[in-house]
Amino acid sequence: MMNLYSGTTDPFSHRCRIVLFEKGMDFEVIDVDLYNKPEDIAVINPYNRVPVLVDRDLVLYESNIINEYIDERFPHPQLMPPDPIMRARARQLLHTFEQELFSNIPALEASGKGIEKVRSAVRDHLIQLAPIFTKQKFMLGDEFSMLDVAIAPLLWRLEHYGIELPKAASSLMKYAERIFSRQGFIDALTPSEKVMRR
Ligand SMILES: N[C@@H](CCC(=O)N[C@@H](CS)C(=O)NCC(=O)O)C(=O)O
Repeated sequence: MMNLYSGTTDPFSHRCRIVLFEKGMDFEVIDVDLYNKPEDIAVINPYNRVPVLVDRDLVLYESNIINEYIDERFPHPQLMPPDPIMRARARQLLHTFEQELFSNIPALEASGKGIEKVRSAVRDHLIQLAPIFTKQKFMLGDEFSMLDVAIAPLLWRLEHYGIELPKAASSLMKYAERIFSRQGFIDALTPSEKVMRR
């Protein structure tokens, strides 16, 4: 059985929990208190961070790498596109999300000096994505994919991070609600995440 070491409020761990629940497979989530991190995390991940996936002898860290492994081990429903060109594009977009959006997570969580600049950088990038959802249901088309998994934890935390989107981005918020209503997404939420949105 796979074991996922997961932070109860951590957006990166949230991504891996979504994939595990979407696949409906057998796994165990081990809650890690980031304010009192057990020493074994540093032993299994040289960067001393969560999430970490342990599958027998295999130990993986980095949420997107973990998620691609789970997707390949349990291909139903497949979350990465089957076609190599589309898959390469999906990986490129995953990288863009890390660079433009998720690199801001530490600053959003610390909420210190300069936070407004960070909030508006994230807001601007999300506004740019909004037109996609006037034409299609999900990021890559009409099927839920790894791209939706990757961005969902940020969309869930917008209010929590003090980011308000303008009316012009309402298609993006409708898209977010489409993800939030999925059973896999609901089941993946921890009690601390459930209370992040009203
Ligand atoms: N790029 C990594 C980021 C993981 C990460 O930054 N995890 C943070 C939680 S947000 C962590 O474990 N930090 C260690 C700590 O707070 O002590 C991923 O995608 O998995």
